[in-house]
Amino acid sequence: MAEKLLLAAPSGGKRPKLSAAAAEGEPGAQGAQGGPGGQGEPGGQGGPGAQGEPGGQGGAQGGDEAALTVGFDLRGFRVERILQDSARSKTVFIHGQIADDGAEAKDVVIILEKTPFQTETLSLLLNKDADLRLHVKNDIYSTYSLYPPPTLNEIKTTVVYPATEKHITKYLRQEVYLVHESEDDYKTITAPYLESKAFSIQWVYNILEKKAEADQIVYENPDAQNGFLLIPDLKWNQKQLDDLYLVAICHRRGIKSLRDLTSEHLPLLQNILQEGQEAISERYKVKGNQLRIYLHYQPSYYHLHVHFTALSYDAPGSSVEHAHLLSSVIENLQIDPKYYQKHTLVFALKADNPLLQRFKQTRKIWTLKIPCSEGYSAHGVYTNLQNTVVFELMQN
Ligand code: M7G
Repeated sequence: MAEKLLLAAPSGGKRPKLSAAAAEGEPGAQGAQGGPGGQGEPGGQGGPGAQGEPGGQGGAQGGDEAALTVGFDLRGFRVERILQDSARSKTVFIHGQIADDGAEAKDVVIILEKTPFQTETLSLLLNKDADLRLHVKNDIYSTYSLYPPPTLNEIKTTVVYPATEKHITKYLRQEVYLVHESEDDYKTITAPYLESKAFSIQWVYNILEKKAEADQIVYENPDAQNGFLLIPDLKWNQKQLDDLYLVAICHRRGIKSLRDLTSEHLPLLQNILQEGQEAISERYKVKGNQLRIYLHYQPSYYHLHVHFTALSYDAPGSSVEHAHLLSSVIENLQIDPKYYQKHTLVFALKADNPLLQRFKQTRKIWTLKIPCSEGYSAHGVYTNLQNTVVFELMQN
């Protein structure tokens, strides 16, 4: 339940357009399990499976006023299919098409998500004028449908338009598989794949260069090497603290992910941890020990960033095969400066993720020294996906 109404919702309401919440890229929305790994939850996944997003995002959103004037026109929209939905998180991912005045129809992904209740508005929901319609009554128990006024019935809506095929598959519900990525796997499989296939990070540069969301910045340490910028995540509507979600984006370019981190980056990571907590405590009155602060591996976007979510919120992408606590990352790097280069990292990938296919195709073969009849040798074939070893007895 919300403790505090943080921002007033835009007050307009006559326009037939939606405010442009997500001009570009990964809408995140609920349950997004990003990275090449992502998994199941609503929100699907992105990561190296995806590529070639439409470029940057045009300009900053200048507060409520701008949010009301920058719109998204749903005329000509039609549903193609439901990519996934979740009764639990009350979210649906829709693949649709929009035909613009006779032009060729373009793909769009729209994510609809029911938002948490706000304590402040409960009295507007439950009062003598409430439209309560009875379902069942038995003794002291009864159930109803409550029809709230439209302003209390908000559905958070995220739009990716035009959406690429990869956006569509990102949100499509699929089987997920665990991948164990060794140091060698990263160099030979993942890194080359990312070079060509990662999602555009234009939206990140727009934020860092204050071309987008500049009015949203909660905190900035401007240092080019060890500084960062803290901003509400696209997944959070900022109206209640229950699902608080911010993201810290480092100024320094070229640090792709957890895999690139060495002890050289400790000052940056410590700044993010320390100053990020302080800024959130000051702005939202949420203390550091009530925050989950972590990095995704794999992420969807390969520019180093850190997630800050409310500890009590079951945030998408906070599962053990996806999230790495920043405090543990710092400690691991203090113990071993090359920890994240050397260690096997485990993550999940969706069935149709091309990176998963690459891992499947790359089989490791070695000769095992086991006793054989003279003139024979045994070879073992190891696939790091199925964790099986197949022996082959060969004549020399
Ligand atoms: P990630 O681990 O790379 O991807 O995190 P994933 O969590 O989606 O798998 C990127 C984070 O940035 C996610 O939490 C996104 O919701 C968030 N995000 C993505 N975009 C495109 C934007 C944006 O334009 N603005 C903001 N504020 N956050 C974004």
